[in-house]
Amino acid sequence: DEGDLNEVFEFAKENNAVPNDEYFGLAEGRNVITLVLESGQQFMMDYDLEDEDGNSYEVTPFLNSLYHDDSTISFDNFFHQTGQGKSSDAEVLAENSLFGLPEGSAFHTLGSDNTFHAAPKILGEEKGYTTAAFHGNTGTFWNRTGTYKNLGYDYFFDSQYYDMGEGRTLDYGLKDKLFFHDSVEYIEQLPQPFYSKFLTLTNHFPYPLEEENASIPKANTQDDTVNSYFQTMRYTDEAFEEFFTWLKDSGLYDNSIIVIFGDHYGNSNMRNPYLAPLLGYDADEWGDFENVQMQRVPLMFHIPGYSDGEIKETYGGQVDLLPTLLHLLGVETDSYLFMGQDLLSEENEELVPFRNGNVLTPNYHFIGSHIYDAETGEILDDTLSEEEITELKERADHGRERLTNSDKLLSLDLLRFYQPKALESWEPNTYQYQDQMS
Ligand code: GP9
Repeated sequence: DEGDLNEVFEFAKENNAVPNDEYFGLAEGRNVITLVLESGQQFMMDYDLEDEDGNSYEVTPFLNSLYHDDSTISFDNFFHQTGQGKSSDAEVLAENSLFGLPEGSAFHTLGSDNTFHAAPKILGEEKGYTTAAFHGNTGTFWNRTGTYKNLGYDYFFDSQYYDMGEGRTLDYGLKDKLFFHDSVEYIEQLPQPFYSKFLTLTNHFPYPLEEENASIPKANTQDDTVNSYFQTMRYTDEAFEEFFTWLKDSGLYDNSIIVIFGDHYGNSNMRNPYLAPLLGYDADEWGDFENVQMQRVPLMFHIPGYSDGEIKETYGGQVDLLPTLLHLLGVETDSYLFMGQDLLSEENEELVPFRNGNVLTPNYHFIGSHIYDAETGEILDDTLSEEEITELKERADHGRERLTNSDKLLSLDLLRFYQPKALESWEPNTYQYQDQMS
């Protein structure tokens, strides 16, 4: 009812972080090309894998070069915040600045019916963008087809638009190199400026890859899934590089902003102890604190022509992506009910609430019932004074308010009662995403 909407409205208003003049509009008018790195984890950045003979292999050379590029604003304390909805939660977070639900996938349960104020709808309405999503799997997976029209996507190119013939797919769908290669014929037809999202697939559990596509050896741990992860990451890294080469050749590169982020972890907490030795830990030193550190995923905004890029240490999560991107594109966000905050804003609070209630800040990590020193991993429950604990807990609770407000907004479908001026003329689209282009 109105009371619920008012509460969420007040929270979102309070939560909004004003844009930073230094970055606002930096990528105004450009195409947006978002590359979602399936199961991409931050520890892969700059990681060198050693084989038994002491040879060293850079796992993601292309992504590393982007990560350090002067034209890239990169983040090294950026976390996925997904729950049971996995990849679909990452889409809710990154394109709506809302969280997935406490249980299940919001795409499945509410996607077909709810009102959303998502990136494609906002950019389509405010700035006249054409919007398109690309994915080499069937559109029914995670109910994407049902949800995307409510997010405002004009086009959705799913597996029916690609040759899914023998040898071209691995478990979940089209191999990434073929996916990018075959997407070109559709991208070429999109009116500019466009907002596009490419969901990669090859780096998906359990990371199968044929010998001839493997450029680096597997890792050598006790767990074959962990071992294979490095090879498929490298394959996807090469796929990105090939796509960038095409973007440059086509001329699109220079008037685009390319956003790259990881959707969720690739190695589960259960498998992390196998990974531990490769990260310089003994498996028996590994615990809750270390598992949480592994939830970092890459985030990069690559803006060709910009030259003041750097790796930012700001703490943030996927829910913060949309306000950051919109401000870079010169779109004000104060009329939207977002739960995240622009990562480049001076008002950003550096709070990272997780779906399970854990909350991270740059100095303290609230994990389960403990407070950890973010730097050392030491449990501080007995070191801090009662007063300090109360104060810190208040800060963590403040972070969790984003979850409760988001849950209220989604489960009561509150956006259907709330229409920012810029979206007034939006007409629900009824596309079935069939026969979109020939
Ligand atoms: C499937 C792909 C993977 O289409 O998005 O989903 P996930 O299993 O990672 O949630």
